[in-house]
Amino acid sequence: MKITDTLLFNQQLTDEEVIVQKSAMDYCQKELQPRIIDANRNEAFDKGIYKEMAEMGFLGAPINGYGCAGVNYVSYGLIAREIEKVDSSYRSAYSVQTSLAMHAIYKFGSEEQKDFYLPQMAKGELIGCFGLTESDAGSDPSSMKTNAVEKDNCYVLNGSKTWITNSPIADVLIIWAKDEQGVLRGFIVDRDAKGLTTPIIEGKFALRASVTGQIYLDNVEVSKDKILPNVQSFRGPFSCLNMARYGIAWGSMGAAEFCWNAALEYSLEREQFGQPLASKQLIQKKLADMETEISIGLQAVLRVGRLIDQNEMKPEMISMVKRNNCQKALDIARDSRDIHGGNGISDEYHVIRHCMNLEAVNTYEGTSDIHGLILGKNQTNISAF
Ligand code: TGC
Ligand code: FAD
Repeated sequence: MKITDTLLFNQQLTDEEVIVQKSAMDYCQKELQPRIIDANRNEAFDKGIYKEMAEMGFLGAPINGYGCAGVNYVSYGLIAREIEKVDSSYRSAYSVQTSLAMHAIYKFGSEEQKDFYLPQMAKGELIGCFGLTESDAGSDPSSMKTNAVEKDNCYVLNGSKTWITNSPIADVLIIWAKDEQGVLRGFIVDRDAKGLTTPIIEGKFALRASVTGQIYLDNVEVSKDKILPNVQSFRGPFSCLNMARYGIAWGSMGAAEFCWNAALEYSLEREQFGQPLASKQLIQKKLADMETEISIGLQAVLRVGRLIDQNEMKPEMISMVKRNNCQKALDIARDSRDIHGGNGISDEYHVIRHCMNLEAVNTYEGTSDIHGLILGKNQTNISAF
């Protein structure tokens, strides 16, 4: 890459973090980058990627024990950044398995559930998904209708979820549903459960190399040992989302770095009016804005990562970096696409793919405006949702 590390970001990493970053970069550039154009064109996700990520120690990376690498949250973020330099779909695969499905079991599961599921998920033998959103409950999951009724030794689940990453290919589905008292509970639903169907959502123009689907639960019986015993509130899914949103804040900077580098290289090579585009003030201003926002965004996620590692994380920190970094990444991707002129809409140049992906990344795990409202509530103590 031609781009520079103006604020000497790399100096702030430990030796171990530098090693994690380098090995993630090597894997992503050698193994993922060459496949992405075809995968994106054909809306194809190769499940073998989970096995490869497992070999790299990515899956459940920040979890201690259960066959996981046990790295710190800065390293977890550095991995997300390298993956999303290639494509947000692959970072989604990493986030959902690690921070949504595995984290839910690790944080709120019984010892038996952790011993059974986590080692297999760390090896990429079981793929997870996280079912919170419903067709009438997106930004406001508290209005969900999916319910669980106690019956003998099991709970009976009814309802539906939509826009769920991995649902059509998942072996382990974390389902959030309200019990008869209206209390939110988490359930582990196995792929072979009777009454479970997971149709794919086709025709996405973002995250085309990620599988997204619905989940239908028609009198699905879940034995009582599959309920997550250690949480009975929306704190459950939101705690998992804190970690996944933090990963997105790093990942979006990775996508932005790719687009910045592409704009710099293209504008140096492309000549119009007898001179390289890079010699023009309007182009240099865009490049300066890209450099500035990425440098600041990386400092912010590094700071939040250090605070998570020191047990000082607050949800508003996560909202700030998820919201800001996604918005800045989207602006950078759009400017880079513009600098590429007509070539900017060709997938051979990759930038349009990042633009389209970042539209979805800006929306999922809490839209930009919802994170704005979380920050607003934190300042004013007034809920404006
Ligand atoms: P509220 O009344 O504020 O809180 C309810 C309970 O939750 C607790 N809580 C949190 N706990 C931990 N971390 C957080 N960030 C938390 N936020 C709230 C809170 O303490 C309370 O606990 P308790 O025990 O007292 O009951 O909740 P609310 O209903 O007013 O929520 C407001 C709002 C808007 C913030 C929330 O609904 C929200 O975040 N909405 C956005 C929805 C969202 O992000 N959905 C994501 C779906 S998953 C996804 O998109 C995956 S994409 C995967 C991929 O990468 O491919
Ligand atoms: P809505 O909530 O209907 O929002 C529409 C618009 O209204 C947005 O601009 C929003 O900011 C705005 N809005 C909403 N409420 C307010 C308000 N109070 N004030 C002002 N403006 C408001 N969910 C899962 O559970 N698991 C997954 O794995 C998952 N994967 C996903 C993968 C993809 C590719 C996508 C696109 C989504 C995924 N989601 C997943 C769902 C995602 O989290 C939701 O799409 C997101 O939370 C927004 O919900 P919504 O689409 O219903 O939009």
